[in-house]
This record gives sequence, C-alpha cells and structure tokens, in this order.
Amino acid sequence: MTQKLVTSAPAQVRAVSGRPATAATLMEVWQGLSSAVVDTIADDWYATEQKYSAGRQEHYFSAEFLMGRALLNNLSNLGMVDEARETVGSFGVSLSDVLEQEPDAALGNGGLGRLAACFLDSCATLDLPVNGFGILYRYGLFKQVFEDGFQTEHPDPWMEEGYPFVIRHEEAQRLVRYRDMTVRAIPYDMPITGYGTKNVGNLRLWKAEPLEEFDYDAFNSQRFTEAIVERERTSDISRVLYPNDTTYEGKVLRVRQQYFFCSASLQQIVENYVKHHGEDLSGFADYNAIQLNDTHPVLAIPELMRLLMDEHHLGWEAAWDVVTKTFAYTNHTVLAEALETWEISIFDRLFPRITEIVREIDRRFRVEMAGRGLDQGTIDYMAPVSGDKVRMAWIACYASYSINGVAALHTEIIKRETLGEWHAIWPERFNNKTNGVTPRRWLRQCNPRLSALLDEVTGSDTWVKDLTVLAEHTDSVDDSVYDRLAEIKHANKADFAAWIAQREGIEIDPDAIFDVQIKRLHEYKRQLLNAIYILDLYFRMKQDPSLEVPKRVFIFGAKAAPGYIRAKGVIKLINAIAELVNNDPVVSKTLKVVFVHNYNVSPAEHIIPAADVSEQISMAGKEASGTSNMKFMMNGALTLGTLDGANVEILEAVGDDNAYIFGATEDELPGLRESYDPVWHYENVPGLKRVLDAFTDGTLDDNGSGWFADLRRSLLEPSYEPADVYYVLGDFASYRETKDAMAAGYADTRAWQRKAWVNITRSGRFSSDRTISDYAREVWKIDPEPIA
Ligand code: CR6
Repeated sequence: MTQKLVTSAPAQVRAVSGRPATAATLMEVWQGLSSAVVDTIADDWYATEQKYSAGRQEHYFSAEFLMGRALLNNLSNLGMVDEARETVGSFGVSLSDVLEQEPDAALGNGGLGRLAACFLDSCATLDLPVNGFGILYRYGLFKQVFEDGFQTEHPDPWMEEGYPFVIRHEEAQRLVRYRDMTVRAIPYDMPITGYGTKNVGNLRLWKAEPLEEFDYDAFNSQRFTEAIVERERTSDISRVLYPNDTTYEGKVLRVRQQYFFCSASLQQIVENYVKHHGEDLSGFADYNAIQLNDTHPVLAIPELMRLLMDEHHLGWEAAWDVVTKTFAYTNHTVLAEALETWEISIFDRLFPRITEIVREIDRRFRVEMAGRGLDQGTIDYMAPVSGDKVRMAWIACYASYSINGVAALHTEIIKRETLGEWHAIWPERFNNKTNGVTPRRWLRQCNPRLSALLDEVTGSDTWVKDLTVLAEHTDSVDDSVYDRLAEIKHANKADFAAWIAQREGIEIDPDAIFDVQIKRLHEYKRQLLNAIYILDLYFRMKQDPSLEVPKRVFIFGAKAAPGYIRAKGVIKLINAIAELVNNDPVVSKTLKVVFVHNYNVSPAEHIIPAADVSEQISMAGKEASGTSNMKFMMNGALTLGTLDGANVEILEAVGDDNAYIFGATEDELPGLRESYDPVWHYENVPGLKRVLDAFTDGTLDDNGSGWFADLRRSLLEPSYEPADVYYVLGDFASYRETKDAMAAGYADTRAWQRKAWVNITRSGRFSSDRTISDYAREVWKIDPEPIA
C-alpha cells in the first residue's frame, strides 16, 4: 500500500478546515480527502495530457456528463479505499459518513449523460487518448421533492460548497464571440481515473464568465444595474442544465450554450494541432476525431469550418474535406422531438457568420444532391435549412464520416426510418455501437459482496477490466455459488431496506421480491403500465383474500421534465397508488409501493444491487437502448421486458429461459395498430376496466388536479389524441401474465439464482469497455497510449 493518503489527507483537511483533522466537520473531511486524492494523481494526470496531446486523439463532445459522485469512484479505481478508511478512521469518523457528504455531479438528464460518464471511465481504463468536453453547469438537474405526491423542482447548486475534483485553469481560457457579446470560456478540468492504470483522462467543462470583471464606466454612471444585468447575462450561458430528456426549452439560451462549449473546445483543439503539427490545418483529421453525442454539439461542424477558413486560411473545399473526416455522430433516439431544429433567426441574432456557413452548406448540399439525381421533395426534406429552420441532425448526417445508433434494433430503425434517406445515399457511414456501462462503478464499487464472490470464483480481479471472462464460469459452478448469490442478494436487500427506511420512512421486507423501474418518466417508457398492474393486483387481492400472492415491493425512481404534465400525472398516480396500497391493513402485508424521490446516480447505486426484477417495459421500437437494463443484469436482476433497445441483445446473451419477455414486437406493432381499439381492451381484458375507472371514481385522489382523468383519457379517447399511443392497454394482458409467472417463479430460489448467475456472467458484452473498444477501433482509429 502506498500510504499516500495517510500522510497527505490530514494536511489537506487542516488546510480546508483550519483545525486539526479530528475537529473538522464531515464536509471538511470530504473536501480534504478529495484534495488529497487529486494530489496523488496530479503528476500522472499531467503526464497523460502531455502524452495524448502530441498524437491522435478523440474528443467526446457532449452537453451532458452525469458523473455522480467522484470520491469513492476514484479511491476504488486507485485501490485506496482501505487506506482512506483507515485515514479518516484516525480522525474519528467513518468513511461511509464522509462519502455521504458528496453531492452528485448531476450534469445530465439520464441515459445519454450517464453513458458519456461510463465512456470516460472506460477510455481511462483502456489508456485511450480521449478527452471529454462539456459545460460546467452551475445548477445540475433539478432536485425532486414530493409534496402531496406531486413532483416539485428545486435548484441543485452542486458545487457551491467547493468541489475539489474540478480544477480551474484560468490560463487556458478562450473567448467565445456572439454578435451581441463576447464571453470568456474558463476551463475546469476533472480527472478521470481508470482501473489498474496510471493513465488519468480528462473531462474539460467550460464555464462562462464576463469579459470584463467590471464595466467601470457603467458601474460609475447611472447604468449600474444595466452593467450588473449584462454580467448576469454572460453567466446565464453556463448557469443551468436544461431539465428535458428529449426536447429543450429556452431556445436562444440553449443555442448559445451549445455554441459556447463547441467553440471553446474547438479553439483549443485547433491550437493544440498547430502547436504540435504546424500551421497547415489540412492534416487536422489525421490527429483528431470528434464524436458528437447526439445533436446538441452539432454547431461544432460550422464552427470548425469557420476556424479553418477564417482563422487558418483554408478554402471551402479543403475545410470541408477536413470537417467530413473529423466528425462522427451518435443518434440516441427515434423520437421526432429529439431531432433538434432551430429557427435560423436565432443563428442570425447570435452568430451571423455561422448562419452564412450553414447556408452555404445547405446550398452545396442541394447542388450535390441534384447532381445525384434526387427529386426536389427529397432534397427539400433532407436539406440542412428548410424554410426558417436549421436541422441539426441533417447537418450531422451530411458532415459525419460515421453515424451510429446505440443498440442493434435502434440502428436498424434509424437506417430504415429516422435517417432512412441518409442511409439510402451513404450506407457505409452507418454502424451500430450497442451501449455499455462501466463494471467499475456499476458492479465492483456498488456491489462489493458480489464483487468478492466474482473474485473468488474467477480466481482474480481480471473481470473488472475484462468482464467477458465471467462467461467461462456460467456453467461451471456448483450449488454453493447459488447459495452464496442468494445470501448476497438478501444482504444487499437488507441494506437497501435500511436505506429506504431512513430516506423515505417506509419499512420493506428483504424477503419480498424487489421489482424495480428506475429511469426518466416518459410515456414511452410506460411506468403507467407498471402502475396499472399494481392497482390491478391490489383489486385482485381485495376481491379474493385467499389469492396466493408472493410478497412484493414495487420500487420506482423517476424525474419528469417540469413542463411535461402527463409525466407528472404518472408520478402523482403512482404516489396515490402507494398511499392506497401501503395503508391497506391487509394488502400492505404482501405489497408495498415505494417511490424513491430525487432519483439520481447515487440512489441507483443503492437500488440496483438490491433488485430482483428489472422493469424494461417500453413500447417496442421506442427505447433506443436503455442502460439500466445492463446495470441490473450485471447485478443479477432478471429482466422483465419488451423486445426493445438493448433488451433484445440481453435476451440473446442469456437465452429465453433467463429473461421474461412480453408484449408486441416492433415489427408487429404497425399491423396491430391498424385495428387497435383501446376501448375494446378496456371492456374485455380482465382487470382493466376496474383499474381505469379507479382513476376517476374517487378511489384515488389527484387533489383536484384533473390529472388522473387526463391519464385515463389519454388511453381511451381517440379524439383526445391518437388514443393510447404507446399501446399500454394492448400490451397489458401479456405483461400481467408474464409478471405473474415471474413472481411465481421466484419461489424456486435455486432456479432463480441460476438465472441470476447466467445474467451476471453473460453481461460481458454490456461493459462499456466493449463499446469503447469498438468505437476506438472502428470509428476513432486510436490505440492505447499507456504512460507507464
Ligand atoms: N433518453 C435513449 O432514450 C439510451 C440513452 C443513451 C437516450 C436511451 O434509450 O440508452 O439515450 N436518448 O444512448 C436521449 O437522451 C436522446 C436517453 O437517455
């Protein structure tokens, strides 16, 4: 053991608190210990940056990085957990209490942002020359509080008390120019440690600050308040993460944010190129690849054109040649709303030069497509500018050498539909990169008991860096391993029950089946289907008290976009069902419903190791991939899901016997929908009428909001909208049957644990190490560059 922390942490804690470490607050200990960790990696961090900057690099541009907590992750990657425990123990505090001080860095909405964080972990672990670029939001995703079962949103000033894991680099600031203002972009760097390597990767997050600290003229005149307002307008740019999973509000500000981090990052990358490879920018793409994480960073395309032409004197063709060899684009959804479009007037207002470039891209695109013989209708549809709108996804498709989806089914759908016209012209650009999750955070760190078992069974910790080795042990273990697995799950569930009791004030029994759905609240994800099942089960039990129902706890975690009323209605509904069920003197002995408030990365780390059932029940074709499905699988929960997103590949990996699949498939749905009559289902499918009537007959209370009536109408009334767009009632019978069977199957502990073991050991292909190796080899063309 290095014993670095033992010596450096007390000094850091003293420096932070101005007291002996034994007298410091828990927060001060967290601060000091975190600084001590940064201290131990500083030299390697610098060496890694130096090494990468001279060679070929990949830059991951993302408006979101949902990092979660950093301290334990770093300690764990660096092999310093025991040392840290000992060190803070000598101050008289426990490591777990210290770790609980840390706020989550929630600079992302959900899967897309968390994916970016898992990717960075894998890049560092694999020694790959990859840099993350994003925005240092002052406020992360809102904090969710329930009041009377309604979601309310509260600000999350996550780094206001100081955050040692980002380092401000004032000296590396860049200027970002808009028509109406010029702002300073100040980089804050976050170290990304890997497992079992000295390499330390970097996530650079830009913060917007006023150009002049003070506009003295204005401050000294009558215009004092205006000067303040101006300063604030600048800081607005990096003030807040937009709390929307698929659509964004506050358009002008949003576009400003996107341009802000793209421009600052590109300026730096171009400067670095010049420093190492000279003034001739035509070789830029030999040394740089840029992955666009969805359409949010697509402004990087015209911005790189601008830098190459206006500041480095390349002609249009030469610049376009560089750009089209630099960018790769990942699509993360088939939902139309996510194909961002912006009014071109916003571009005019913010950056006329970018408008000019975008219009020229558009003009050349039209000429090129006419040359290929495309009809005018198709050209108009695909053109980067149509009418008064700029289509960011179309710019991405036109300029990128690689276009990928995030699971096999999703990639097929974008090739066929979402981006079908592009695929028809450039099929070779399309490729699939099924998502993955890091086994460091999502197994080793959050589930120490299971990790110890895996060490034992495999004889080493190799699996942490190569999860595929687990597959060798799928069939070769004896019954004692299944017993151990059962014990581990039970212990995790007991821990979770204690955590829930404290956090939500509700008692749950670790012997019950823990059935979990955690993800953003969206109609397509169908939390409503789950809710309907629970209410139906409640009525079945009320109707027939002798009904044999295994003990179950239904666990939810979800935030709804603040403006998404129907999603908020579902939250209220689930809370109302929880109220009904948990307070029923008889039913509550068997069923419990828990809605974990403020779901985030850290709660997920408590929930996932304790789960038996992983609910992945989106309408087929809508969930691009899903990533919690992979985390659950790794931790031995069985999937209850539709053939959607990566569920399809999970099923392929574990086999039919080891997952519970239900519902209409993506290719069946169009046919089914033609004759679909939700009212028929309501009247004829056992249980549905009783449940949907309970939405409005006084059984459940929506506090006069009318939201439950809206939910009921959304399922039944064609005039309201296409009724039941997400086929909730259509899939209900199949869901109910499968979920009942699953619960019954739980009684056979041995059989259940065998299935869990298959899931764990076959999860190798869902490690983000696999995903990242594929990107590195097939898209980025980069090789590992270990510093030692
Ligand atoms: N909401 C997809 O919906 C996917 C992640 C990461 C999403 C989800 O299925 O796993 O991206 N899409 O690829 C977007 O955010 C646009 C998501 O997280």
